[in-house]
Amino acid sequence: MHTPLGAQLRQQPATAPLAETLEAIAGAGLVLAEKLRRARLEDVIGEAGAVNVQGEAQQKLDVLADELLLEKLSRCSAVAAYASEEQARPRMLRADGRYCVLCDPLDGSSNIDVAVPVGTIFGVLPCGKGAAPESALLQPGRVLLCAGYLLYGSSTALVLASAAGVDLFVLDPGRGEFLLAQRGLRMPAERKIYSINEANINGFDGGLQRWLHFAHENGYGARYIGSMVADVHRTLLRGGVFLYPATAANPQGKLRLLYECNPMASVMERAGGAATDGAAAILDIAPEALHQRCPVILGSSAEVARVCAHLCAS
Ligand code: P6P
Repeated sequence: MHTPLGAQLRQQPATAPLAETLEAIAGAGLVLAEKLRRARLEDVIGEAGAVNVQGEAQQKLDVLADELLLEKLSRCSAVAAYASEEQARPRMLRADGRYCVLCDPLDGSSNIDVAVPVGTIFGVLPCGKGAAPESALLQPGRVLLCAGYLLYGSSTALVLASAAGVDLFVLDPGRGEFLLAQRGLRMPAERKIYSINEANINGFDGGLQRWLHFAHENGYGARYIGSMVADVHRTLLRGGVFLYPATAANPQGKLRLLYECNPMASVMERAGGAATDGAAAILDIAPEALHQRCPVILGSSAEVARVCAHLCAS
């Protein structure tokens, strides 16, 4: 018997307001999963005609996903603020809220037109009573109350990391709800799989180039989907290491700290893995700006350590 998400959330010490917030995110994911399946049929593929704060062309579904999450979270009594990749500034929802929610509403959306798996990444931060949500959003990822992602792939998965551990839920389309598929996920300590865009190799740090050579010489397999949620999900379940390091085009890395790297780092660490920017644990980085980027190396603890050993040796 697979426990429904709602029932599972109420078994954990998570308070009812936190359960309500997570169910709102799951509810948005439910709608989005169906929208993605029918995207080509309903002509919601393609660019929306605007660019986001990053200067990236917004896909129609980026805007739809963002609006959907904002609408669902606006109805949650505990959510003080919502910040996302698609919003230049945070949306303040209520002064007496307890949580700030950070989202990448639809990561990998440039892949939708070729039916590559995409995802929603989320993190829930505590927002002390009376605290200014703007400052509450710029907290290190270490204080995330929970974090995770939805993966819209061959099945629709929801991975939730909290103090209780990392749980995997899978959407039962017939019932229209997420059911618990695996509790307490633990990552393999090592696995010879690496996931990186090798087209950027000429811009990699010398130590990273030497680690890549080590991987080539020591029987590693390469897997790169180009959609962070899909690459991270495989890394979580099978082990290995995913990297988006500093490159010539992206000297600070491409992925954003607050709503991509921090939630994924929280999932990794709570499952026994590791996540670093090459110098420090991602979760200990003190954010300075909402949309700042950072290099990311995450996955099995021994594999992350091997990359860092080569970086330190350079
Ligand atoms: P590249 C998708 O566009 C994304 O934001 C992440 O999902 C993914 O990990 C990364 O960019 C891929 O970037 O430069 O390898 O195409």
